[in-house]
Parts: sequence; C-alpha cells; structure tokens
Amino acid sequence: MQADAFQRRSVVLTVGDLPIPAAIADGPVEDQPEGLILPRGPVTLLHPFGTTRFFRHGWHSWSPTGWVDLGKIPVPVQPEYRRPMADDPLYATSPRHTGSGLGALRAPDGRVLLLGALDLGARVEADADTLRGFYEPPAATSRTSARSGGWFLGFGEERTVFSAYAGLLARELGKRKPSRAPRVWCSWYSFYRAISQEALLEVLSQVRELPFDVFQVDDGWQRGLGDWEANDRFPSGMEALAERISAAGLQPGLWLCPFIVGPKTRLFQDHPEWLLRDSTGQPVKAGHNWGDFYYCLDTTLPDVQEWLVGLVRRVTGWGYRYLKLDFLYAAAMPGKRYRPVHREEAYREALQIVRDAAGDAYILACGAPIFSSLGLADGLRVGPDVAPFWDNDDRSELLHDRSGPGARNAIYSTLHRLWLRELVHTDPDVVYFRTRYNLLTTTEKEYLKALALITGFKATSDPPAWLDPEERTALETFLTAEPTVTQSGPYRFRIDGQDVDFSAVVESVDG
Ligand code: 9PG
Repeated sequence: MQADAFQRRSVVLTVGDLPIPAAIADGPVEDQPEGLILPRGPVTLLHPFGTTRFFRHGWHSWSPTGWVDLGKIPVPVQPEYRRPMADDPLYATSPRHTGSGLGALRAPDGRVLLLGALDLGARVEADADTLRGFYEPPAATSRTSARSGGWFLGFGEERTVFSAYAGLLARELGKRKPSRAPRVWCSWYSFYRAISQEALLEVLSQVRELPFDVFQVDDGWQRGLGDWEANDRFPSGMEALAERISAAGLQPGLWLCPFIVGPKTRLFQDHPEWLLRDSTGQPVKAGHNWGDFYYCLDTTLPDVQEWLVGLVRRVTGWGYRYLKLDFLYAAAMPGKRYRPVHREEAYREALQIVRDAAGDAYILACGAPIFSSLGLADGLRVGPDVAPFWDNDDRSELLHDRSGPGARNAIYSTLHRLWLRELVHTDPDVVYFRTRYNLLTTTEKEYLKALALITGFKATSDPPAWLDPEERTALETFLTAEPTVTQSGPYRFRIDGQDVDFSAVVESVDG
C-alpha cells in the first residue's frame, strides 16, 4: 500500500494564468479558502516566474531558511563532515534548491505560490520552470494517528498563505503550545563547556533575584555523549543540583542529546549493535563536534526505546522539569534501521517515546527536524546558535555554511520561521545584555532582543554579575515585558509602539 501511494502518477499543474488552479491531472482535489489540497504523490508545477526567489525551508533547527535566488546554483557546505549539522545530508550536493516540507515561489507582484506537505518525509525543489514536491520512500505512516498526507497549494499574500498552511499542519501533526514560554537562564553562551557545580551555584545565587522561570544547565555536565551521568566537576551529582535550583525558586533545566553517541563512551563500547548503520554496515556519522565524529542511535530498536524511557525518567526523576534536547536530527539520518520506517517517522516515534516519558516537563527541541517535531515539542529552536559576534564570514561565505553560530545567521533563519509561532514556541536563542566578552554592537543586541519579544521566548546566558547596572535593568525590563507586537511589513514590526525593521539584516544576507 505504501509503495502504491508513492508510485502514484504525478499531479502536473500549469500556473499560466493566476489565480490557480489550471489543470489537475490526477486525484481528488479539495478546495481551501487560500488554495487547494492535492493528493499524495509527486507534484510538478510549471510556473511562469523564471529565476525568481524560492523559499527554501531548512531541514532542522540550524538549517538556513529564507528566500534564495533561483538564478544562483546552490553550493555544497564544506567540509563534507559538517553537512548533517547544516541541513539534510541527502540533498547536500543537489544542483537544485531543495527545501524540507515546503517550498514557495515569489510572483512578480510579491504574492507567493506555496507548495507544502501535510505529512513527514516530503521535499520541495524548484528551478526557473518548475516547482516540484515529492515524498521520499518509504511513505511515513503513523502508528498512532491516521495522517491524510498530500499537499497544500496556496497562492496569495505571503503571511496569509503561510498562516493557512500552518493551520493545516496543526490539524495533521498537532500543535502544542502551553500558555507563555518560560524565561530561561542557560549556561551555554557564557561558560560553554567549562561549567561546574561551583560556578553554576554562584550564578544561581544571582539569577534567583531576577524574574526567570528556568535555570538550565547546558553541555558540560555529562560524562560523555550517551553516558548521561554527572562528571567530576559536579561532585554532588545532578539531583543535588536540581534540588538547589528548586530551592532557589526556579525550575531545573537540563541539556542532553538522547539520540547521539560519542565514540569514547561506555554506551558506544557496550552497545555497538544499537548504532544506526549504513548499507555497508558502517556506523552512520551524524557530524563532527567535541573534537570527534559522533554517531546515531537506531531508535527503532526495542532495547534503544527502553533505554530512552529509562534516560528520560532518570533525569526527570532527578528533578529536571525543562529538557533541552539537542542534536535530535541524528535519529532521522539516512541509514538502515531495524524497522524499515521512513527516517522522519522513526524520529517522530522516538520523540513521542521521549515525550511520553517526560510527562509534563517542558521539551525544547534543538538541532531538531522541524516538521517531525511539531505537536510533540513545546519549544523549537528555529535558527542556528547565536554568538557574541555578528558573523563568521569565513564559514558563511567561503565554506558556504550559514548554519554556523553568529547573531546574523540566527536572526535570518528565525525571521523566516515566524509563521511556525502558531504551532509551537519558536526559540530564537539567547539575548545578550552584556558588554563583557561581547563583540556585538548595541544595534545588533537590540535586534536579538526584539526578536525574543516577537516570539515571546526569552532567554539569556549573561551571568548577572557580568552586567553593569544599566544592563541589569535592561535585562529585568526585558524579562517582565509583555509587549503588544504587530507586523507592519515582511521584516518590520511594532513592539509597544516602537518600530523595528530587520530588512537591513535580511538584505545583508540575500545581497
Ligand atoms: C552545546 C550547544 C548548545 C547550543 C546548541 C548546540 O554545527 N555545530 O558544530 C554545532 C555545534 C554546537 C551547536 C550547534 C551546532 O550548538 O544549539 O545551544 O546547547 O549545542 O554543545
């Protein structure tokens, strides 16, 4: 049945005269106020827009997302081993611009033609003549819900069309958006891996005086990637730390990567049979970081699923109520799985297992495939990491990699994923208030702050002791603000009556 669905004849449309539809070759078509619902199976649209701009949607949190110029052939990210950290590695060398889940073209009058999948595993690509959507085999089939699949084809004003599509995604994949996003202090962007019990308790004593909700311990507490136990810098253990955080009136938060395995870990040694492998039997590399390659778990294995439940129960049992789950795309990497389901379905099932084990703990999905996380994650990182600098031009330009840390890359992708706000808390990453250890200008910091006020997801890594009195006041004002936000243009907003225009940031990337 799955093969049938996949091999179904293409739907071919011609967008000669707008508004659509023109001619539909196969299958039932349902009318939507802003467009059409097309059946599952490949869709090819012949469009008259030539080398216009194409909305290219990145695969996971860090994957660049925005309007690319169809006249410019995509250039693969270098070096090769970084490709999965930048985007879906299967399309890294495609000569066509390829997006995950959806794609859109800009018509000469500014309106957009959007082709968006209503199920997992879809890709949309474009060139000067065609907009083409297809589902990868095998079809993603949910064990828990009957998703109808198919496509949404919409034409109209950009925000209206994206919003109509978001509404359909909510229907197909669910939406999970608890009231207000928590206000988070996160250890990463000040201490990086150099955290310790002592250093964090010192910061906790300052953070507790400010209106934060969560104190989140990031990378650096664990023995290894897969060995999720406290290392020697946390001599009292993680449960004791969670107790101290709770006693300070904050919710304990913890970073972990449930789906990756470091090569020097006990997990890697004890369970080589748990690793996702390629068709030649080699373990699949999910990327290179922490000075080495790291690998993926085959999350369709019953033993791995049991281990995942145990892991999540253990950390929530320690008292952590906010889980920043990172490098999640590893569970959706191409490979040969124990159960031959589509890789994004495998990922979604694994995230569902984690979701169920976490109970009502808040899940922030990071490095996460966007579509397959919808309806399960509470918060979703929608751009690359920020950094206390604007951009690393060498990586962005010379290595063709806009997924690297930097304020510009983070702002750029987040702006193009604001339409997801209807479905999930979109996390633009932290805001900087400090001057200390920071190369960002005041304007650049203001952009980050405005974006956090727009999304409503507020976080910082600044230890209050690093701030001068004015910076501290600015942080406090930010944390307590509940501004009225309206959008007045593609990249223009009014935040409590103040105009913020990101157009210059976008133009600086798009050229
Ligand atoms: C901890 C960090 C922070 C951060 C996450 C994630 O491409 N890369 O090499 C790459 C490395 C780290 C990274 C993103 C990309 O950051 O987004 O907030 O938790 O891990 O290691």
